[in-house]
Amino acid sequence: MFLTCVLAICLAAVPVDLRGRQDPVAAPAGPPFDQWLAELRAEARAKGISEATVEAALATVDAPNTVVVARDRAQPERVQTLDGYVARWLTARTVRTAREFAAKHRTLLRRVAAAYDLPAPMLVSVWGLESNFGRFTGTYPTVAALATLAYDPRRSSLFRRELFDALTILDRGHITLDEMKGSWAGAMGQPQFMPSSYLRYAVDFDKDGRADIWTTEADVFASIANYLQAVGWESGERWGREVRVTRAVMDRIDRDVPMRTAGCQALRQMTVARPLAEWATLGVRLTDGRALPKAAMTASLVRGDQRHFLVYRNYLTILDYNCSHAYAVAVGLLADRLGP
Ligand SMILES: [Ca+2]
Repeated sequence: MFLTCVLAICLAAVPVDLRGRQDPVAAPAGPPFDQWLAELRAEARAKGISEATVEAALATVDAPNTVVVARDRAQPERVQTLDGYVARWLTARTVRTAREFAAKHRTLLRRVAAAYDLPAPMLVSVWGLESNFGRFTGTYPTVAALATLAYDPRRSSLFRRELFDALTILDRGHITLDEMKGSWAGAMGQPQFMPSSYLRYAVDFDKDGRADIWTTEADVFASIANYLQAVGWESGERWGREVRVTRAVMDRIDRDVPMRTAGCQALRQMTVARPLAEWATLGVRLTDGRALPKAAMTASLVRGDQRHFLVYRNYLTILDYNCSHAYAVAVGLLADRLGP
């Protein structure tokens, strides 16, 4: 399980805006935990979350979770290169496992894919990266993990919002307190949604009254699909493809094509979008040496150490889900291996 975590979860579990660099200067100490918790309780009630939910949920939290704090501090050490991450994830075994899970849920995946107008292999691939096809969703109690990170002054306002969202989910009865578990950083269930993403995108596809992203596959697949569609997935378009870029061509690209300057870190580590024809003129080719397709699309270049990718606008929806090139390329390549 730990190895799985290294390959699939640790990178994927935390949206990149939550993956702050470790601040070398210790932040000033806040109020004692008990006092902080009392203020949090009052604010939760003021936000309209029921007293019963607030009391039950926060009764499980009597001190910051030291394991969560240690994991948070260790984050920056585990950054892997794009090529290394993809090579470790996209093995024959992963592809075989993905095919088995796709076959097992074929009918349901077809229904969800049709309802949201995006390819079933993309759903399977995101599901695989996020929770190893639902088999590793994390064992940390979400409320306690988020309370710990909200108490920690480094990114307290962000995690405080997520904590209130988690309490709202409990208050609406989608999941019990005991079942609300996920990663140490608060990403929940098989799609590894943060509570704010849950409130925005989780779907009750089987219509039993609960959007259950922990154990109901219909809700899991539909929630992933709803997320990607909501952030702009264009049906009928690819995510991108691997391309061949020689050293001379890369020099030309460095000179002529600027990098993006806005957005999360991965977005700033890719070029602006240019027409495919322009990439062809610069000398970019398919990996087998053939010319790029002549389509009226724009693409951006994502560079690995050895492997490079031209990516289309659908790639940005995968980055929105999890802003990491290693993640997004691994999702795209696995989906390709699963077929159209
Ligand atoms: Ca449901």
